[in-house]
Amino acid sequence: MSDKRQRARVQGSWAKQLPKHSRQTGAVSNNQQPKSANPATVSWGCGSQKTPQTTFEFNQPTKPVRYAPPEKVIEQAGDYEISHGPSGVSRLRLLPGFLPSEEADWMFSKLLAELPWSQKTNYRQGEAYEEPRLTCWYGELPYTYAWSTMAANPQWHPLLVTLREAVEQLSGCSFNSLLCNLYRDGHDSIGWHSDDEASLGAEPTIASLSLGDTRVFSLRKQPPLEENGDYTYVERIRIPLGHGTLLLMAGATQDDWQHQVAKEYHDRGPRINLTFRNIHAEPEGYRPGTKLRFTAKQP
Ligand SMILES: O=C(O)CCC(=O)C(=O)O
Repeated sequence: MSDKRQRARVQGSWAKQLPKHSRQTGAVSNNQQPKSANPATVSWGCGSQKTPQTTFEFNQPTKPVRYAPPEKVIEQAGDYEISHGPSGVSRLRLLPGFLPSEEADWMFSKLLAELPWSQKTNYRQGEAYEEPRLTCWYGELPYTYAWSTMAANPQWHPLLVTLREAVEQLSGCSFNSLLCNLYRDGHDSIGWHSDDEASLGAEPTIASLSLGDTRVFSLRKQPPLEENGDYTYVERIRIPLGHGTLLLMAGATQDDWQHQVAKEYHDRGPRINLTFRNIHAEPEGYRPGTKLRFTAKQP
């Protein structure tokens, strides 16, 4: 082992051993420490041999130590402004118990049994992969994300029409489309992403209704440019979404934050998530599924 490695590490910085002539051997050191506080000079009454004393010099670390901010948890009903900038105010509204539990029970069973669930194939850097969950789509227009399109499906299930009306009334927004997700167990998931396709328009409001087992919905802030895509030090929020809970995401949330539902490695029952959206025809000349931030940069 090199000489450097053998030295003790003090608070993130390698400590340098002082030259022999500056070592303290005496009764009270320069910084007024009482003798008994220096373990090297304390007598244990077990012999007269003196322990050689080693002294270390503290070197301030050259780089300030950085800590990730503690993750916040949101679980109470209410309106939350989770950030102000860089794109504007990012807003959430959480309503646990939006659907009373018994109503939510039969709705969950009905949707689980009657919706046309299937597994979608997406593409990443030209490689196909199966989504780790089942989905179905409702709306007059198709919806493209991850280089794969869900065909238009204008025939809404009657229960979904009722739920859409309830969500519209609560939010004051109208929604022409719905992406349904079925997480069969804890191994199903959705990775980090933003709902920021150009077809969703600027600052979309998205209403997300959860039925079935509780899963953690996580958000992480987009890092500033100088972090080069490193999310280590960004703000994070976790929101447990239980049976019958409604979550609204609005303002700059899709510009300034990403979200996910991560895999869980303990038992989880099935969960349905309905995300009501408002889809516009793809801007002329743009490939379906283009992300808004890239659209804005194009002429
Ligand atoms: O299941 C959820 O709560 C989130 C679904 C989601 O992120 C999406 O559909 O884009």
